[in-house]
Amino acid sequence: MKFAHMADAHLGAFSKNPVLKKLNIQAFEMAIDKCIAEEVDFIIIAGDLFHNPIPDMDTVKRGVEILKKAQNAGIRIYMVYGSHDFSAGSTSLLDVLNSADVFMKAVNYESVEIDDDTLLRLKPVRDETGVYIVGISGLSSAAEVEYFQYLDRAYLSELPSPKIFVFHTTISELKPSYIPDRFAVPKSSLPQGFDYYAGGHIHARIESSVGNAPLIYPGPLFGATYSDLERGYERGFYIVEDFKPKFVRIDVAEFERISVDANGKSAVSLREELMTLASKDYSGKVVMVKVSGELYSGKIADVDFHSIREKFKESALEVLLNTYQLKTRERKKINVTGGTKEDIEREVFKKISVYGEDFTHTLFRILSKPKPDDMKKRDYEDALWREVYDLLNKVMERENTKSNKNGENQEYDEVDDEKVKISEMKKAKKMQTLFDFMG
Ligand SMILES: [Mn+2]
Repeated sequence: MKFAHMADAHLGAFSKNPVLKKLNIQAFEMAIDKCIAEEVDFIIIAGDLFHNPIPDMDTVKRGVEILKKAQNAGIRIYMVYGSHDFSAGSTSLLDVLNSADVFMKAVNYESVEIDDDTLLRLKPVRDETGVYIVGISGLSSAAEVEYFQYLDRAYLSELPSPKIFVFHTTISELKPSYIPDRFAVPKSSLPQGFDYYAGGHIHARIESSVGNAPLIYPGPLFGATYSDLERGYERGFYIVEDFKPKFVRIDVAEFERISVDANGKSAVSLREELMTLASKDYSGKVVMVKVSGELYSGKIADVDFHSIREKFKESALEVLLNTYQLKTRERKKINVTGGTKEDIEREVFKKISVYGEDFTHTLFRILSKPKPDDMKKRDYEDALWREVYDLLNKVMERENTKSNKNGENQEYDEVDDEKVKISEMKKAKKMQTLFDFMG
């Protein structure tokens, strides 16, 4: 007996990116082709076959064509719903495909009354090989987590072997940190005594066990979101022969993941750096560029990501630029009028000074002192810093007295570590603001 276990194909994902959308569907086709070549008896899809409950018709057509290929090869397909292809209160595409016998739903349940308790009895599907398949679907917002406590466990343990449990839910002990606890169930919530636990939902490849039985999350065949694609784990599914799982890798495209640190760079130098990167050969690859940090000077628009993208695309299959964490120092235009150079300077200081124009004036005077010829560079810098620190301290004292008067800093009087810490942080933040201003 040989079966395949896959999950999270998310067909129809990347609806705004035709290249990625197509690659994702190709990954599913590649997986099904491998199942046919390996002559598996059946395929288990542990949820999220489609990215939406009602996908676009193009995706439906391709998805059904691919599923039909397996069916025509005599391979049976069992499915549970995932959090994405489930639709509360309305008919999901999966219901339609189930009715059309494109695959079989492995979820059948009834509620039973036992000793005044209402329990959820999951009824198995029996495959031609004699294996029992029991499934529970994943619902949106992981609502199925609650159902696990009402499972009719006695019924499931009496079910004869071999048996497979299919679910689309996070297991607490195996969960990545970004999934909240309340959206997961402990391993002990799974019914005991099954020969294989076929998981879906977690977008990572995880191999674990319940007793001696394998508990597997194959992860997605491609990925469903951009942050998914940024993670470089292996994509694929499992072929399980006599309950021994073997990972089958699926690579529809090579990925090149690049991180660029913009900290301390000017918009122009960042642009040059990215252009040099973009000029390399990325034939057949999907390039993901993550640019983060704070530009020292220039506007983000000056980087001109449009032409950088075009340059990458000269060789790459697709390029994805993530500039979400790219920042620049805020610059605003100030209009001032004044008769002389000095007047204009004073007016500007008035407008930009956070801590008063005297402070700004003094600071500029300190920083514009030239280095005496007979002074070492290091001594000169030290002297400058000492003067700046003295000035800053004076300002900080003045600011603190001011806010104490306003009653804002009363926590200084109390002996409370946490509050003192907060005050220190506020102070440090003010210092930081000053430094930013100086930079
Ligand atoms: Mn998923």
